[in-house]
Parts: sequence; structure tokens; C-alpha cells
Amino acid sequence: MWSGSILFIGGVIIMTEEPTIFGKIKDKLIGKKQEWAEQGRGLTGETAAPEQRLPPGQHLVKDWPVLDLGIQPEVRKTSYTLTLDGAVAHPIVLTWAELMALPQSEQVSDMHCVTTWSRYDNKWQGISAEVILALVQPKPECRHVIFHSYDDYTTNVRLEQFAQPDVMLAHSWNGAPISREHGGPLRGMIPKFYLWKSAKWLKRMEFVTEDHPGFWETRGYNNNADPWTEERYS
Ligand SMILES: Nc1nc2c(c(=O)[nH]1)N[C@H]1C(S)=C(S)[C@@H](COP(=O)(O)O)O[C@H]1N2
Ligand SMILES: [Mo]
Repeated sequence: MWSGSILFIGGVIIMTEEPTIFGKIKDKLIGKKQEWAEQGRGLTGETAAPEQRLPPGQHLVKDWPVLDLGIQPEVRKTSYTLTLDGAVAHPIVLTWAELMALPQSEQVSDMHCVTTWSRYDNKWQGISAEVILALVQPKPECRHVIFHSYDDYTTNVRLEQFAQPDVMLAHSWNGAPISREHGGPLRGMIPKFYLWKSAKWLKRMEFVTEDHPGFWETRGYNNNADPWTEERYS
């Protein structure tokens, strides 16, 4: 029986004879993080008020670590599409040019990764959640937003978490296009929740009535992910 791998990256199908090296690294990384979730790694048992800028158990970094599933898909702006669909009045598929023609905005925010690093004062440019919501108009029964990425990653938030004024679909970070490793050309940015809720290489946003826990949420991470109450794991 054929036990190889089929990779679908950036519109190209790659078939290999064996589980790929990417597959092996990926399984190792995922296993390690799942183990940490089971052990409750990083938990301090403290909570902090949101006025305290650094959430409990976090430490500040100046660089910007890269975390992914072992694959960083190459997503080209020339063939890029973002699908917005589900429980909305106006489902739409946007090209890169159409995204850039939407009202653009800028936000400075902090990011907090469950692996305990935080990074302050990141300047994001892109399209605000408010603009996306005005465009698609979620139906009254819509409760959740599921992000789907070009590396098959998924993550879920409640509609009101997405609707916060600091939430963006970001294409630029500190004045330059977001690099491929950090999820360019477009990533979600939901600064008040742990960073796994901010999907890189964004492909589709599905507006839904029933919740669908995403990649990490089904592997031991918390469904809500508030750093100030240390909602790291489930
Ligand atoms: N598409 C995609 N988005 C993703 C991930 C991923 O593997 N694939 N990892 C998540 C996790 S666990 C973290 S901590 C952040 C890391 O973002 P960074 O690499 O830009 O720091 O991206 C999140 N978004
Ligand atoms: Mo993460």
C-alpha cells in the first residue's frame, strides 16, 4: 500500500514516496506542544487585571519568534484570494487588489504567545474587523468565526472577540509587508487573546452559528484564550 505524503502548497500538488521530512518535523513539534498542554506548562495559577500590561507567566521579548506547523506556504499576492462565507448576508471572495481597495487602518498592539513570550508595540496595518463585518454583514444567528489558513491551520473565536476595535486582518508589521514566515501576505491579529488565535496565511473566514474548535483548540489549548486569566489550556 502507498504510504507516502501528498502536500498541497500554494496551489501545487507535491507527492512523495515517504512521509516527508516536513511531516516528521511537524509531528514532533505538534506532539511537544500537546504534551505541554497536558502538563499545564507555563501556568502560574495567578490572574491579573487587564490594566497590568504583561499577563501572568509571560516575559518580554524584543525579537519576534516564529511558530508554525513546519510548513510556511508561499502565498502569492497575484493569485491570492480571501473567502468570507457562511452565516452572512453578503458572502464574497476578495482578490488582493480588492482587499487593498477596502478602507485601511493602523493599530499598535501587544502580542502574547502561550509559550510565554510577549512582544509590545507592534504596528499593524491592514483591514479592521469592523470593515470586514460591515462588508459581509453576519446574520443574527452568527456566533463564531472560524479562520482557515493556506497551511490547513484553523482557529476559532466568538463573533464578539472578532468584533473588537483592535482586531485586524494585517498585511504590514512595523511599516513593512508581513514576511512569509510570519504569515504574509495576510494574517489575522487578535491582540487581546493568545497568539494561536491569530491565523497566519489567511485563506478563509467562515462565519458560523455553531462553534468549531480549531487545530490547537482540539489539542488541549483553551477555547477562549484570555492571557490575563491564563486560559492557556483546556
Ligand atoms: N496558519 C497558521 N497560523 C498560525 C499558526 C500556524 O501554525 N499556522 N500558529 C499559531 C501559533 S501557535 C502562534 S504562537 C502564532 C505565531 O505567530 P508568529 O510565528 O508570527 O510569531 O501563529 C499562530 N497562527
Ligand atoms: Mo503558539
